[in-house]
Amino acid sequence: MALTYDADQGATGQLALYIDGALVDEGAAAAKNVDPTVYVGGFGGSNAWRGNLDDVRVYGHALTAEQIAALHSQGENVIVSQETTLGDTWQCRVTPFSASAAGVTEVSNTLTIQEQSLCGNGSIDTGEDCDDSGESATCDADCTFVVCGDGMRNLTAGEECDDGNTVGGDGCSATCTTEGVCGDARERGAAVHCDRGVVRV
Ligand SMILES: [Ca+2]
Ligand SMILES: [Ca+2]
Ligand SMILES: [Ca+2]
Repeated sequence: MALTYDADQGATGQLALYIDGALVDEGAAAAKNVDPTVYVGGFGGSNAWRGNLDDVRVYGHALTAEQIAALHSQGENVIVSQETTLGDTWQCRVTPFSASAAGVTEVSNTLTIQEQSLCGNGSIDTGEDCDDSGESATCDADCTFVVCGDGMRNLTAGEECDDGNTVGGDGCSATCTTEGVCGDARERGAAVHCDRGVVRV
């Protein structure tokens, strides 16, 4: 069971009640009580809860319906996308506690929420030179224009190779065609000719 109060929803705020991860009731409610006292399992010594309570949690923000459903069906180690905002930096900090002392806090690496790549959707989005839903004669699969020497081979555009430079004599020519290597019985290039490993200049 989960109960949320989101003060930013509607004119007064919104209460929502969930059972087994599903919304069962909701309604507008004004936040009137600023008393920080929290009662669990009863109210001022009366209205006692008849049953067992386990894994009681209080959050400092209203969870989304998606997060509550994920808590119910997938456990506590899933953060749904609705809980995140573009540019957020998330980090896990864990501090072990005993009845009398706190241990050392362990800190994970950070995770920054980034926009999903729109490269490949067929329309030119921010940061894209082009987008032809994949490799084409004028556009690479990474949504940049075809350039010989950019390290991305585009077979459709006629690049036999692309070794990230426009220097010849290293196996891939300045125009991104495959070069023979001395000793491989292929002869290419104007200045150096090879034949069975014997170089003639
Ligand atoms: Ca795109
Ligand atoms: Ca290229
Ligand atoms: Ca080269």
